[in-house]
Amino acid sequence: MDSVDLDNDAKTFAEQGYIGPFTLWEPEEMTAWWKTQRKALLDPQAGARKVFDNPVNYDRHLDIPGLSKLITEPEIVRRMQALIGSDILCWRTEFFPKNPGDAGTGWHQVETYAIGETSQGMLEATEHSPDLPMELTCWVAFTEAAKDNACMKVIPGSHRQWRYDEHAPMKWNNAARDNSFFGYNYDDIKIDKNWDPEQENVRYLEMRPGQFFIFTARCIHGSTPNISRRQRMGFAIRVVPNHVRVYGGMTGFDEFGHHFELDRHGCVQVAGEDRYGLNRMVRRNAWGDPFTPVERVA
Ligand SMILES: O=C(O)CCC(=O)C(=O)O
Ligand SMILES: [Fe+2]
Repeated sequence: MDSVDLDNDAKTFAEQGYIGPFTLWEPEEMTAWWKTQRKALLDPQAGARKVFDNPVNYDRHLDIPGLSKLITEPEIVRRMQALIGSDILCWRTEFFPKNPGDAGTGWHQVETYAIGETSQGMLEATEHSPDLPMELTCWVAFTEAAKDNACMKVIPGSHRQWRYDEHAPMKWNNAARDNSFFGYNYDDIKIDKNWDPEQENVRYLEMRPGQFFIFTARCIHGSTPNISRRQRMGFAIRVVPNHVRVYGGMTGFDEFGHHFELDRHGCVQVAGEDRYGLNRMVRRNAWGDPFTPVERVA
């Protein structure tokens, strides 16, 4: 395990917009664990409990016990706390598979997740502080992610300047492969169409299975194409401080050509407590699974 220097993490994060990679588990441990989770994901009983009735694997931490434990791992969560404060909820998890031959994820930058057809963000901060970001993602490598199989890439410091207008409308195109975010072309919403990242400013975050890094999605990021014969699997844990309203006023949304109905969605407190009561929360039963609604705190 890495030694933890949380003060230093906060400083590095302020400069770069991300911290890591760090080691959660050794490669053998992650590889064995992921094999078990894969089976659980294919289990039809778990499938029936899925929050969203579509093929996109959002929020499987709400029905797969291993994933619901992962999002509260102290090694991850205490680093998040050093960056955005003690009270943190997880509002979404996402799988990011990259199969051999898949294109890399194009450069993009968001904050409120106003992705796609709607210009309304999914996240709304109710408190504003110039120094604290309103969202974080922890990207965990379930497999190796090297330069030849879709490792993540970032532009350190790019979180300080908006290069993309996330509120501008962007059409989803299933056939769009290159330079895209799974069918969304962020070039459409580039503020200065002539701007492109300088190659010398790009950092490649190669990771072994079991490593992770934490970033604000304001930090411009993407991934390399998978030109190898190995699948790469990333898992994004998206969190916000409790003062952020999640999916405010929405009953559903459309993304990646699918509809997501929010009636079964809930946020999970992964650290600290909810002093705001802004969001529908769910919690694990004593036996760990499945999640059940928590009474609203008024
Ligand atoms: O895994 C990828 O290629 C992209 C991940 C990403 O953009 C994210 O986690 O926000
Ligand atoms: Fe992203």
